[in-house]
Amino acid sequence: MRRATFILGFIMVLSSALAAQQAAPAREIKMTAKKYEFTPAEIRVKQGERVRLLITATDRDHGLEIKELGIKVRLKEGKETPVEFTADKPGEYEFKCSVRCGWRHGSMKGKLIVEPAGSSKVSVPKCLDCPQPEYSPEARKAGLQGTVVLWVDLDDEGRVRDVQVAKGLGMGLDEQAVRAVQRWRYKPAERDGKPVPAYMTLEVTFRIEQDAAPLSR
Ligand SMILES: [Cu+2]
Repeated sequence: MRRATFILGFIMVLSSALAAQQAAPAREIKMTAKKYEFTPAEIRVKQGERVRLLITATDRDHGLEIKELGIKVRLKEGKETPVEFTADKPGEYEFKCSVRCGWRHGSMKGKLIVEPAGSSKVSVPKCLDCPQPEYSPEARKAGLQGTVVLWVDLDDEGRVRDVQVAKGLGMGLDEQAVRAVQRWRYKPAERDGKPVPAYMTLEVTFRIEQDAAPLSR
């Protein structure tokens, strides 16, 4: 007698951090510029975070320059100027006034600190209710075995939003794997204790075992 079994393996959770970031709007930070200071003079952001500075020059025109990020804008007096960027590299960057505004213009500076994003890790989603896929009759008959690789998109409640076949086997096994996984429920991935959407690669291995126990002896 032949028995069909299957084995599951996670490869990894790919980019839940990214997905969560893309969904988030830019973080807004209000600033003012006047002779000869920026307020705040120190800004802290997370690596990869979309940032939108809203800067108002209060006493005359000033400028904002962050060389490493290729930013150089004029700040018109009394007008709020938006400066949007994503800081991809952690580190400390100096920003300074780029418009000559007086004898101490050269001292009008501040610091942008980009903290590494790696400090908060994303946990792997755990399967709560994951019934096995069934062998398709054709594949069973043909003795087809192997691994179907799936891309699985989970929402922040652990529900399967989408399943795509990354590497298929054919003979109906891909459809069987997708059909099964679509019904699965997960404990969602978490970042800093908060549930987040996750995107992961999943391996479903179909294997036919020769059952060792004979029915009659
Ligand atoms: Cu200046």
